[in-house]
Amino acid sequence: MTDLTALATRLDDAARDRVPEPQLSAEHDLSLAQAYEVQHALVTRRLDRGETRVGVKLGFTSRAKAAQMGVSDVIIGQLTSRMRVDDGAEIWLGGYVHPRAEPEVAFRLARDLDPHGWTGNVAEAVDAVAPALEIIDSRYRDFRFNLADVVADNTSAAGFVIGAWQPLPASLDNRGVALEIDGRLAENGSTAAILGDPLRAVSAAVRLAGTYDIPLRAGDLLLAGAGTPAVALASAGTVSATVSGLGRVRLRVTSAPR
Ligand code: 0L1
Ligand code: MG
Repeated sequence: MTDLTALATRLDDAARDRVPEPQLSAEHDLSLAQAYEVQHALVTRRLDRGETRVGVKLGFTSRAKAAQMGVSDVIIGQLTSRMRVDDGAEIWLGGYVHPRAEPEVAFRLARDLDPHGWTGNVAEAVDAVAPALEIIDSRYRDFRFNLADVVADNTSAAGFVIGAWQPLPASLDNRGVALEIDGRLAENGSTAAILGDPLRAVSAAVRLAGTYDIPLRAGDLLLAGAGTPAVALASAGTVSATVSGLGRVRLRVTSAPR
């Protein structure tokens, strides 16, 4: 029988040592349910080190990205306190394996969400929205994986920056999204890339959290998904994400150890 906890330890150690691992799928034919068990064990190791759960993120919410990575379903990962980076703060490239940044929309949950009693009322479920940057960092060689691999690796979750919270507008559909590096446009897109409309991320998160036993609590963050492709962070600079009508969020990247 596959030792799922041992697989979680491999991925956790890869993140700690910043040395990429071979894909689990090279040796194991994990079901999606087993991959989420590995993810839970990975997150438990973080919680055992004193981190706290602060929310969830969705991955592959863009059809184009799912196709690019050769996968076919939306996935959910878990965010912990150590992944948080303050708006405008600095990260060190050496703290990651091969990080990328992507511009996102973040929601804050107004209440505990029970998947069994979910009514689909997003305006009641969410009390604020903000522009965000996600740092993704696959713990696998060459940033390559299948669906079970990336779920086990906590959907490549590595960091996040949240901009100013503001009340949820009636619509978030089809707003411009830009990712800039050192003031130059690196990628632009639209919130429509996030499941057609980022508000759909709330129901998707409730469905996946219910299926894979992930709590959704009042005050939790929900990173809804990316509005453009991710950009590799390979050198020092300033990264910013802008979502039209929501504002901008920034991250400084340094190649010198802190
Ligand atoms: O947040 C995301 O959409 C990333 C999900 C995992 C896939 C990747 O690492 O690109
Ligand atoms: Mg993302």
